[in-house]
Amino acid sequence: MVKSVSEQIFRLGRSREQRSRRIHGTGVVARQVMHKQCTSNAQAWASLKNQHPIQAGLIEMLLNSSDTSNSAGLVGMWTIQTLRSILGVTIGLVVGLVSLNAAEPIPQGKWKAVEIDTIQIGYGLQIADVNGDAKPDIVLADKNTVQWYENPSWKKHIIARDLTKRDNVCVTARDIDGDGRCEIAVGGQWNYAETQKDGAVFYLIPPSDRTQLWTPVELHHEPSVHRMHWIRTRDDQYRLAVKPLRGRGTVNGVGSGLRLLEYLPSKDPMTPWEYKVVNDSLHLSHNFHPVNWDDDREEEMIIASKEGVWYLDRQQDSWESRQLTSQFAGEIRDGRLPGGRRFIVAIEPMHGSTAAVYLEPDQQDERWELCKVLSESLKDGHALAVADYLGVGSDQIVVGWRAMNDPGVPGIKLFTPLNETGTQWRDSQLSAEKVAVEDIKAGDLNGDGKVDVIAAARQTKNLVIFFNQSEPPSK
Ligand SMILES: [Ca+2]
Ligand SMILES: [Ca+2]
Ligand SMILES: [Ca+2]
Ligand SMILES: [Ca+2]
Repeated sequence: MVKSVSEQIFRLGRSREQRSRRIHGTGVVARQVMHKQCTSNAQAWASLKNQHPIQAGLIEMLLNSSDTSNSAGLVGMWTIQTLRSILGVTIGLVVGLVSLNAAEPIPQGKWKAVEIDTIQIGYGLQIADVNGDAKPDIVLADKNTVQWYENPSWKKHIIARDLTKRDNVCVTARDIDGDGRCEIAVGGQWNYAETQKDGAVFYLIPPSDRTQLWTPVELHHEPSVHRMHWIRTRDDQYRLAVKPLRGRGTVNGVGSGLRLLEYLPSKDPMTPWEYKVVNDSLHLSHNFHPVNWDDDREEEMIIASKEGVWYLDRQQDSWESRQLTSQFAGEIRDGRLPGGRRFIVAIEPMHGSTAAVYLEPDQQDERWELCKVLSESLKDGHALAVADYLGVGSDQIVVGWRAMNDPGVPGIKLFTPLNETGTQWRDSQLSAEKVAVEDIKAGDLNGDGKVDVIAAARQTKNLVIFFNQSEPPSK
């Protein structure tokens, strides 16, 4: 039976990816129907055929191959038991087909750790060219200072000091005017549980010598400012998106939603910056990330929160929001599996112990399906960085945990997907007790074409580059 079904499945699409997606979709639909506990079999089948014709066709084919030859027969068979068996068969087939078509072995990662500085906390990292020599530098918002480390000597240049009484907490650095040198903004006055008055946002105006102190311009802020990004618009302008952790006046995530704002840089940065609310419906958002998932230039955002992961997409005058997952998430990144299917990876909940991967659904308005729990034993999970570290044409996931609120051994691991459906992964350790990760970013720091990792650590008080020395796969 499996042979005849697989023959039919091979006719479904030209690429393995297409076929895998369609088979996988069948399992998704079967599960959805089961969860709804449909009372009328005929109605469930009709609705499935109407809304998911491809998947319905596949189910028909699978059942036909078990000697059930027509739709009338299918309606009679439409029981929970049948669906369970469909689910089992389809998932089994996906795994089987992919292993039949297994590509070359995926290489192991190899890394060389180089500590470039001793730091205080290491709240926020960015990789961007600060001095315009085309070599990416490292920008760090530490407890009381903002500094950059000049590639390749990694010499430290402090550009802001004691901006606020309390700690800095986040930084963003990106070339927003196209002159090859990054523009930098910083968030400060960090106060973990406070929701009425603290928090601060600064834009830093660079002097002609960018190794000297920059001039801070204080912008409007919400309380509990926590993460920020420069976000590209469709006409290659940039806006500063700033996300607080908590809603104004909230206690433990109860009360009004947090206000994610976008600031429009003023021509003269000293004059007040206009700002707008992107979203004010979520609570307890530790992190967010710019993405570009459609075919226009402008960037969208994915945001982790108590209400799960949400996708935010700019429309004419407002931002549309769409829920992707429902589990409380703290960190969020996106990437592509072998074969090209998009995934998101989240650390759950905030400062959580779980790293979980979800797959993009066939239908845009559906929730993303949990495909793999990578780990449930992170201690205080605090950072994710997704890139093609191994040079295989798809992405791998770096996960960092700091073991502070949940004491233990900190660490950094690389999770590598081994198949196109994201059901099989390999994990390998980059680092353990020596680096208690506060933040991580990924980028090719030494220009050898391999993506490196930079980690800033709080309890171990170090800033460490993991130079990527992995051998690319043999062709
Ligand atoms: Ca540089
Ligand atoms: Ca610039
Ligand atoms: Ca876009
Ligand atoms: Ca490199």
